[in-house]
Amino acid sequence: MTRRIIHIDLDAFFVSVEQAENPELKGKPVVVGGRPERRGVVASASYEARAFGLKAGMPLATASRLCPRAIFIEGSFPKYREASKRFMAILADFSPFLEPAGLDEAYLDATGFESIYGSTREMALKIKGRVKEELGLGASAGISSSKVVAKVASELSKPDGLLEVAAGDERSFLAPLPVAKLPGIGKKAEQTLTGLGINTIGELSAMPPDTLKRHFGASGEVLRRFASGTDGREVAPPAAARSISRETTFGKDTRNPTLLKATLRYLGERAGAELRRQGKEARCITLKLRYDDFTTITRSQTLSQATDTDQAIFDTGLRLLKKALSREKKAVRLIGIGVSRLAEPRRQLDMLDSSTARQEQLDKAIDHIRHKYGFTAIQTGRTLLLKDVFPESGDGYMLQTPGLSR
Ligand code: TTP
Ligand code: MG
Repeated sequence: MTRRIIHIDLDAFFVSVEQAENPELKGKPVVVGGRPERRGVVASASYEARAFGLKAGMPLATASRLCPRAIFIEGSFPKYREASKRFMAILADFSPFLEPAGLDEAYLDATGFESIYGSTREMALKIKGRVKEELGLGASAGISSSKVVAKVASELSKPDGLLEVAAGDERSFLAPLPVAKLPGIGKKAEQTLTGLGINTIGELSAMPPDTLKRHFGASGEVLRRFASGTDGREVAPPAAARSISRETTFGKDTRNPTLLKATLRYLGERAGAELRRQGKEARCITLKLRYDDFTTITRSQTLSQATDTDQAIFDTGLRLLKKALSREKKAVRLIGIGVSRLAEPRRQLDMLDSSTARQEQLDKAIDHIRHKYGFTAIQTGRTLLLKDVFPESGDGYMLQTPGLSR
């Protein structure tokens, strides 16, 4: 029996949440990402704004030049996270085979559900209806026998769309589309393919495997299979997060070590708080820097022992930062810190040395206060100066990242 997979993705998600809350914004060019005079990029643009060429990732200043009457909204990540949770809860009512693929998109395996809803199409319509009714949000759905084709179909049907690709039609459906529409093809792969004279997904599917392998390594074979509409990947419930990171762009490029350290400390505390919330420890700390010319570096250090303390995250981050700054004289545009190689803690208490134990107790007390009164209710000395640098969001500083102030 061929599978029936639904891919569903909310339309202009961040913007739609704002429009549902404030109906005056409906039908207008709206951008979430920040004020145009602030640095940063468009996170989400309404379809009215897209008509002017606005899109995610575009600098806010460019967006405002292309569409001067667009309404710019700062946005609030906790609000979108809440909407995402409610969206996923609705989907979970329809199928237990649910795989969230981001805040606003998910795959559902609907094989065999035809008898309940009449057809997969009816099921997708019902889902869209409930999302509209309960959250006030528009969604688009693609239905096919595989994840990759379902995703291309939902994307193509936007906004407020529904597109079903019948079993057997997968290949002919994909064939005429430009290669950039295929999941897995980024800007670079697209350029490589254009250079080889390959413009459509159909042409990609007909490429000799050897040529693909030469240009894309092992992923060449995956691309060829996707391009032919073949994708055996199961709809799988989410695995636990493999890393946690926080980053921000500065209002002005900087080489000020005090500011860089303070920001690193703050971002490390945010990542650390999330790590502890998940009850995990990390073995690897990564620093990320983007310089004023947009070159980006990451530097990682593996720890001899897993940790979840703010101090250990910061100490390691700081070592990496000092090394990076001594090697590169350019000003810093963005700084980030991440923790990875996550594991459940399994040390025994008596193996802790007393300074680590003190750090852990301190973090626990701080987490408790922050949970109750907000993230900036208690601040470590080093980060105090940030109140003059970053705006407050109600629960901590507003970070300039695509993910806002998570
Ligand atoms: P998308 O689903 O890619 O975009 P969208 O929902 O705004 O628009 P549509 O699906 O109709 O094309 O991403 C979902 C949300 O993720 C988006 O509303 C905002 C956020 N996001 C960013 O913050 N930065 C980005 O670069 C992108 C692409 C999305
Ligand atoms: Mg979306």
